[in-house]
Amino acid sequence: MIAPPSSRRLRIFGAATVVTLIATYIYLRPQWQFEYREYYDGVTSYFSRPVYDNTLYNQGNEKLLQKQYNTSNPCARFPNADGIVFVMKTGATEAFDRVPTQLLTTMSCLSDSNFLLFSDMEQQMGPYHIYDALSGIDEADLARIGDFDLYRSQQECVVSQKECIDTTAERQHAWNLDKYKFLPMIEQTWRMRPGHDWYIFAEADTYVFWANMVHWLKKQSGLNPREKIYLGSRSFVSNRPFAHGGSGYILSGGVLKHLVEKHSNLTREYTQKGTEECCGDLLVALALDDHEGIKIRQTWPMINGEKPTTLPYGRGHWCEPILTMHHMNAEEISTVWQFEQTRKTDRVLMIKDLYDSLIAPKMQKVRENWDNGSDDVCYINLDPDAQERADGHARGRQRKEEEMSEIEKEAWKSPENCAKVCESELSAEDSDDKEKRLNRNCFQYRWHDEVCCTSKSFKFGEPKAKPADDDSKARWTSGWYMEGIKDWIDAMGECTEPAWKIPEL
Ligand SMILES: *[C@@H]1O[C@H](CO)[C@@H](O)[C@H](O)[C@H]1NC(C)=O
Ligand SMILES: *[C@@H]1O[C@H](CO)[C@@H](O)[C@H](O)[C@H]1NC(C)=O
Ligand SMILES: CC(=O)N[C@H]1CO[C@H](CO)[C@@H](O)[C@@H]1O
Repeated sequence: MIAPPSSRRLRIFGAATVVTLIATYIYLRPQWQFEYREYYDGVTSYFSRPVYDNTLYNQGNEKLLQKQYNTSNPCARFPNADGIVFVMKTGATEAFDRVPTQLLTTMSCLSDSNFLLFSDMEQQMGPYHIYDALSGIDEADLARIGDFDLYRSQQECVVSQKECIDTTAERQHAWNLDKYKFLPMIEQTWRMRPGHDWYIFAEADTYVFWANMVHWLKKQSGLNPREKIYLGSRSFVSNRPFAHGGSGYILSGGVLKHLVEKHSNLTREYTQKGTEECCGDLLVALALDDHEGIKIRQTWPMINGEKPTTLPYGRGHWCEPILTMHHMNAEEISTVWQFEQTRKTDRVLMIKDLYDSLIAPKMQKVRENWDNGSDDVCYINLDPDAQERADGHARGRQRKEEEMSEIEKEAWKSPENCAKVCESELSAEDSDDKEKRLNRNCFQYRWHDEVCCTSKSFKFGEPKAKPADDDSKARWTSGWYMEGIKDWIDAMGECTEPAWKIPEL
C-alpha cells in the first residue's frame, strides 16, 4: 500500500525535524549546560544568601568588625602559602569531632599540596585522606610495646570508631599512643612533600592565623629556610627544652631534609625512646638535638598555647602579633575564623585585637560561678582548716602577712573584700606617671572558699560549676577591676608597630 503524497511529505518533514533537533541539541549542548549552571548558581546564591548578619558584631566592637559577614569570597585575604606545608596530627578517636571544622575554615584556602593530615589510623573524611603515621612502625615493636594496643583495637573495629572505642575511658591510652606518631610523621611528610621552605606541625585543636604566619615566615622574620631552624613555644621536661606540640612548631626545609635523608633509622630509634619518655613533642626536640645539634628557638607568645578566653592580656600580651593558639574547640575555631573574615582592617593581627573584638564586649564587673584564672597572688584565711582546704598552688602564692596592707589582710573574708585589693592599687587619677600606670599589678580577682587570688593580667576565663548546696563559700566568684584595665589600655595607647618577636635560643 502506497501512502498518499501528503502523508509521505509529512513523514519526511517529521524525520528532517527530528534530525535537525538532534543536531541542534548536540551543537548547543555545552552552552545549555553552561547556561544552566550559571542560572543554577544565581538561584542558589539568591536563595542561600552568602551575606549574613555578623553574629560577632556587638556593642563595643562596631568600629572593628563588619556588621555583615560576606561569605562569598573567603580566600580573598588569604596569603600565598607556596613553599609552606601544613601538617595536622589527630587521632582516630577525635578526628571526626575536630578536623571537619578546620577544613571548613582555617584550611579551606590551602591547596591540597600545602597540607597533610596524619592520625593513628588511615581514614577518609569526605574528599580528604588521613594518613596513618604509624604505618611504618616495626611489627616486632607493635607486638612488644603495650602502648600500641589501642592502635590495634582501632584497626579491628568493624563499625565506626565511636561505637568501638570509649573515648573518655581511652583518653590516657590515646595520649600514650600519640607520642609514637611524631617522628614517623616527620619522615613521611618529607617523603610526600619534599623540598619546601617551611613545615608547620600542629594538632586538630590548634588555630593558625595564616595571614600573620605567612607574612612573618616569608617577609618579617628574616629567617633562612635553608638553615637548620626549629621554632615554637618552649616547654621543659626535666630541664630539656622542646617546642610544645599543641601550640604548633615549625621546622625549616633545611633541617627536615638533613634529618630525614641522613638518618634512616629514626622511626625505630624514637619508637624505642618513646617507651622511656612522656611525650612526642619532646622526642622531636631530642631527635633534632641528637642528630642535628639544634635546639628550639623561643617564638612565644606569637606561637601560643592559650586561646582568646584564656590569654593573659596585659604586658607582653598586647602589641605582639599572634601566629597560633591552642585548645580551640570546633566552635571556637569557627568563631575566630569569622572574626578574621569580618575585621574591618587587613593590618597585622595583634593579641590586643582579640581582646578588643572578642573579649571586651563581654567584660563586666563580676561573674558568679566563674573562674577567670586569677592565680598570681593569693590571700587565704590563716586558720589551719582553711589553709588545709586551699589548693597547693594558691598556698604557694600567698603574700607574707607582714607585707600585707590592711585591705589585703581582710581579702579572704568575702568576694567584696577580695575585689578591694585591685581597687586599692594606685589609680589613674593618682598618677601622671605612665610607667607606673603600665606597671599595674592587679587587674582581676577570684574568690572561693576563703581563698582570694588576684592576677597581674586580665583574662576572661570559663564557667565553674555551681556548688550543689547553696553554700556561698563554695561558690566561685570572679571579678575585674574595669577602671584599672581601662587605665592600663589608655596608658598603652595605640600599638603603632606590631611587636614581632625575634626567636631566640
Ligand atoms: C560579597 O562579596 C562579593 C565578592 O567579593 C561581592 O561581589 C559582593 O558584592 C559582596 N556582597 C555584598 C552584599 O557586599
Ligand atoms: C635502629 O634503632 C634501633 C632502636 O634504637 C636499634 O636497636 C637498631 O640497632 C638500629 N638499627 C640500625 C641499623 O642502626
Ligand atoms: C582563663 C583561665 O586562665 N582560666 C583558668 C581558670 O582556672 C582553671 C582551673 O580552675 C584553669 O584550668 C583555667 O585555665
